[in-house]
Amino acid sequence: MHDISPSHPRYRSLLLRDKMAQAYREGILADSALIAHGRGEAFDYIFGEKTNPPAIKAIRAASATLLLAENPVLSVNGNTAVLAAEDMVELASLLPAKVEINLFYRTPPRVVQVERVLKNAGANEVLGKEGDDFLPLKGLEGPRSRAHPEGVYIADVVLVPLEDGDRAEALVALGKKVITIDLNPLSRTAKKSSITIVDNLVRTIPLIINEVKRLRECSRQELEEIVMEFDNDENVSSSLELISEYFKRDEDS
Ligand code: PTJ
Repeated sequence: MHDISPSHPRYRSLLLRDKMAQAYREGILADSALIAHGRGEAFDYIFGEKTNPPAIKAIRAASATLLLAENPVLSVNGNTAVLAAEDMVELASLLPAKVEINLFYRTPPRVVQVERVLKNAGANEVLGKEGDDFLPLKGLEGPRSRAHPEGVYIADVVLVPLEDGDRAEALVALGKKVITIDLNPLSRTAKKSSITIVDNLVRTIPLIINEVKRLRECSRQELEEIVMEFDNDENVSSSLELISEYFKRDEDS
């Protein structure tokens, strides 16, 4: 670990960067995970490293959707496990929802490592492990197509932080509601998902937990109204506008 002073203006971001680098050295993350994280950092910087109004709207719709779900599943990859394992496990037990490992760069040792991180964070049951049954998801090839028969395969709602566009698209094509968290509103994932939260995963999951706690007092009808009022295309466009405002502000100053 590097010695980072808490007075550094980007202290939290630098701590996360260190955490990611350490997890890569331990073999939890693929090398590309660091590149993906860097891309996320760049967008987060533009968004002011804060949760903006479009993300708050999407978090509300996502929380209502998770509460309405019959078989919600939280899909976990390497980056998610390293950055938010404890929060994901807390959300899973609150709903309740299943937790399933799905790796883009799947190798047996990495699956074991991600499982270990989730278990250390308090997860009772983890699906998608090495040796677990799986069924291939239509429209996908390779390890990303793996779906546990009692998890993603039968899920009606899947939360997939930092997903790749193909998988998000295939899950939607299979009739599932896909909630994604992606700091890049230009990504195919952001455009193809049912609900896109353009925010940093580390801020989003605790906010979903709070919102779920608040909304669970609501009736099904009230939750359905929240979901119906939400328009993902419009909301992703609002995040894109925030980016152009950022550059306009910079030009004017
Ligand atoms: O652990 P694996 O093998 O499943 O691999 C996971 C990664 C993330 C490496 C893999 O899925 C990948 O290469 O993803 P992409 O296609 O680079 O997409 C990652 C997206 O997540 C990018 O659009 C980033 O902007 C975004 N992102 C990165 N960090 C964060 C983030 N979004 C929200 N919160 C973050 N902390």
